[in-house]
Amino acid sequence: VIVNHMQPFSLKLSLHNGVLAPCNNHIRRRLSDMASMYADQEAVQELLQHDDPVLYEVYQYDVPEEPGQLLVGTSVIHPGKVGSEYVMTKGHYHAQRDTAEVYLGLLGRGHLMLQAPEGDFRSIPFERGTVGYIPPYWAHRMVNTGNEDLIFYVVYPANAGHDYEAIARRGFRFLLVDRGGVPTLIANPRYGQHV
Ligand code: M6P
Ligand code: ZN
Repeated sequence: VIVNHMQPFSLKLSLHNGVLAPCNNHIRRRLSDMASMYADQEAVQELLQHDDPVLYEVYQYDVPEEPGQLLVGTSVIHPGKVGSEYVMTKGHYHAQRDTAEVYLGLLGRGHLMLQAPEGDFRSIPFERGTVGYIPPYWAHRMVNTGNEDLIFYVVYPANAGHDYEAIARRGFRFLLVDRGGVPTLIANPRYGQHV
């Protein structure tokens, strides 16, 4: 008995610029969409006076958000810094906490930051060919530490959903900042302030 009438499909992923075609969900995240998430608020205000740059883009092919389905997409994080902090994604837990995700690095350099609800923290260097496994329950954020686009491919359960609230409020335990050209983890001064 056929219970699912969805048809097989294929997409074209450009290995040069990460564009997925066709794509029915193209997200552009600007600095103003996540201004409060960067540590250096003076640098944020300074940048916003001139421009509201697109920091990263997501190309996703949406399918029904039901158990058993998978979402595939690419993320393109543009290079740059806000103050000394590298450009990064907002970062999130999955609303459905017991769902995992896989990232595959295609271009550029970065770090995948992961954090468990109890505060356990990991940072995984990312480059072309790196496969990062994000287990269930871990919050995740990608940071572009290079000087070109960081492009990665992602697959995750379609019913996972995004929970941004905790990360928006406290951030991750560590920030990834440029110290003399070297990506360096430093304690996030805001992390301890809200419980
Ligand atoms: C990856 C996936 C997406 C996510 C995107 C941007 O492509 O994890 O689910 O939306 O990165 O990350 P965020 O939603 O945290 O801004
Ligand atoms: Zn996710």
